[in-house]
Amino acid sequence: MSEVVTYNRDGSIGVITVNYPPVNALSHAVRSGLLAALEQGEQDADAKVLLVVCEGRTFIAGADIREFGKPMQEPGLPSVINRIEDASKPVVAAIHGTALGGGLEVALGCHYRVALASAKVGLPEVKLGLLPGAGGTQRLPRLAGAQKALEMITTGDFVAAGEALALGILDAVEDGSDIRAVGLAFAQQIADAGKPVRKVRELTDKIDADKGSDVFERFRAGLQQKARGLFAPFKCLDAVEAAFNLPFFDGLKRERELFMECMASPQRAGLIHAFFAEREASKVKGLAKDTPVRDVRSVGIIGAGTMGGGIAMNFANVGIPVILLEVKQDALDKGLAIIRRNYENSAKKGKLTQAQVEERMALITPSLAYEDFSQVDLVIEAVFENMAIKKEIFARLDEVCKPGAILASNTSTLDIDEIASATTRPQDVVGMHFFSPANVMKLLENVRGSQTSDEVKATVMDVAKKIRKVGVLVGNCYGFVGNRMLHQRGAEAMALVNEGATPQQVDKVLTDLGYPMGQFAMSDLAGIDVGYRIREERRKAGENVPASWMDKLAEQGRLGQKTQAGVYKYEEGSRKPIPDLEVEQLIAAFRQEQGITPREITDQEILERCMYVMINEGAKILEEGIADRSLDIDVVWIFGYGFPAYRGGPMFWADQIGLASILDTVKRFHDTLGGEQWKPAALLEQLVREGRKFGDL
Ligand code: T1G
Repeated sequence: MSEVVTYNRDGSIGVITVNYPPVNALSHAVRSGLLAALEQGEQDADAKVLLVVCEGRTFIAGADIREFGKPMQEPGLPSVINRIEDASKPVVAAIHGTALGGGLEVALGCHYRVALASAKVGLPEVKLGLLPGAGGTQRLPRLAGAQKALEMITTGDFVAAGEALALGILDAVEDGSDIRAVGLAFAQQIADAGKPVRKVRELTDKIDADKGSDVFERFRAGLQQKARGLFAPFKCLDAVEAAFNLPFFDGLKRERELFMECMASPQRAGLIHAFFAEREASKVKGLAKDTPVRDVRSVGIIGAGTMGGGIAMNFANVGIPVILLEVKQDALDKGLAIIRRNYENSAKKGKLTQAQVEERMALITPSLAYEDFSQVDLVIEAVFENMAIKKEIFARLDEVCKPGAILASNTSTLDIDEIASATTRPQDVVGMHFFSPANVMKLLENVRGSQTSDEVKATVMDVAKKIRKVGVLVGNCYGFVGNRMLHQRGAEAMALVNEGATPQQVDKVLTDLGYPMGQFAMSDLAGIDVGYRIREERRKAGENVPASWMDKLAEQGRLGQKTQAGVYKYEEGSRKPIPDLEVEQLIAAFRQEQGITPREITDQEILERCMYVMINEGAKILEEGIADRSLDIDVVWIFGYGFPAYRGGPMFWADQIGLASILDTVKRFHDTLGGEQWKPAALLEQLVREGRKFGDL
């Protein structure tokens, strides 16, 4: 008998129990165990109905992703599910937690499904670059119809138990938390009623209703927009469509063919890397698992501007009270008004009830006095990127805050150690770099100072989880990980325009790679003045920062979307960037002034210069220990800058391209363009010499 799947009888119900932490994934042991337990149940003459139930936090959450890429061991999941469906007696699935992917497919192979009201179901394979490969694309439409099946399978979104019941995916939903008791009671009802074996594969009414409808071409057209550049969603659609054109077992075969196409796609490799990288990043290398974590029950935030307000919302959203401090009442009122407007907008979209809006607003207490911070557990400073101002603030916080309070800065580039030097508690000082808009972007780049204690590092990583962010712990340098690489990409993008490219040509190369927006559209969103101020600060600090045509935009008040003109122009109320002849003339004048003769620049050169300079910088970041692993850099870029998850992150993408060819190109640019940024990273040269990848580190 398998130790991960057991069989026992409870009255006239044969209970098949899966117990394979953490999420009962369908490993080889679970698949074999299910078959063995099913055999036992069929041979048990006193078992009238069989029940599949799971121990732990959830019903089966899918195939065991850790087995992907390894040779598949029989029994394969499709055959296990078909065997369940062919059982000689009714099989009931009792669902709690999240029945996902292969887990839901197992439930669909059962003859009846009951769930706790708190449960959710879903087929999220598309988020891994796959499709439901064990009958989900053929059975779900037979219960829920074409439209809903297409929505669930091409988005991977979960569906709550109540909705799943209404759709016909579930047969019953019960309150309570004891899934075993709920499952046994429901199975007993099936037994008492003498309900028959009811195979989903034999249900035809939903197939007949949608056969020949135009739902597939309508959906395909919609996907062209929503799933631009993606591979799996279109294969999902083809698989579901097969359920309406082919007999069941031919449909299964078609599903398998399409599944194998997805399995072979580089997008599947990228998305699965991103899935695990996101989870691995939360486990800080070198930090003991049992490092104590401080309780953060109240938070102080300094600065009620765009960032401070957005940061405050993250804590209010999870019920943590916030004191929001400003120096002037009108700034405070303005900041609170923006927070309320954001919540009201969510309420208008039905994402929040009005009561929830009020609950969250009540958790944010305005203040004009530092003394109000005397009892908070964590303070996050979110004011101007000006070191002098930040040091004044941290000196004041050091006086006011209780011992053990963590003092964090939301700075996006400045030196955490220098900020900490303004206090008597450098061990409690840390960077918590949120990404704009702070209440939306998932990344939280936590920055350790040289004296930040392990407890503080563990605590800010725990806070990231609590406020539903993806936390990455990085080292302290100019720009940390994300902005340090972004700075290099930005400098190359500007240089490419100096040399003859147009801003829209550069941006298109980046959006074609899969970024949600290009370098210059992003500058217009963030504000041209942000980059301008940083360049001016660095010039004031004596750095040689070359003049740029973007400085001229800032000096002319073309600050981006907020002034409806920046690198691009914007129509009233629109965020759509429109190339502006005025800017092209400004760039031409700048080239003349600089004595530059513009030249034709290929898209390939733009791609290599924008991306390889980032990869070279990423290699230097790894060499210096600013990032512990290449997956940390991948996570920063996927969740902080929209790097396409289906390419796995910049370092994973570089590994797929091949580091040798990247190094050759970096060397060529170093010879032709010069500059520190093109000096090949020693680590890149070492990996190429040793035939290794970033992912091997
Ligand atoms: N396989 C292996 N490990 C998994 C796993 C899986 N499917 N899902 C989660 N884990 C691990 C995860 O790595 C972490 O490990 C721990 O469980 C807790 O996860 C044939 C082909 C279930 C909603 O895509 O969405 O079925 O870090 O931190 O936030 O058609 O995990 O503790 O060592 O995410 O509470 C389809 C993916 C697979 C579901 C729980 N299924 N998982 O979220 O915990 S493909 C999925 C999730 C498939 C079939 C196809 C979430 C969760 P560690 P966690 P959580």
